[in-house]
Amino acid sequence: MNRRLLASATLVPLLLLGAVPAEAAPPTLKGTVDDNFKITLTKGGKKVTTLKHGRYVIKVTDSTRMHNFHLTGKGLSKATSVPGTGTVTWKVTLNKGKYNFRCDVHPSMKGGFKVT
Ligand SMILES: [Cu+2]
Repeated sequence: MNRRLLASATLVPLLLLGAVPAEAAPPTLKGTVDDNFKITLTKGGKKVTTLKHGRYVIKVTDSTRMHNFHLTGKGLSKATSVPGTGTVTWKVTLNKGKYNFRCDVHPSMKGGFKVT
């Protein structure tokens, strides 16, 4: 094999790798609902009030058998079960507009945020 051929054979895989930049991981939001009638959505430990539109990972911890966590807005509707407990991960795309989350059993347990 001549030197030039060897060089291009080595370069091609590197160029291909460079052509496909690793996509940044979507930000993670944390949702919780618990026995104390508390329902929250946070990002980095802070209450979510506004978000930039885009892809997000939402990790919801539902530790209660009497409430659920239900996120709605812009055609999106995702919910945990009322009697069920556990942690679920939702991969979602949030579009510009208003989103709300609530417990379906207790209308006073709610929150919301705006996507810009
Ligand atoms: Cu409830």
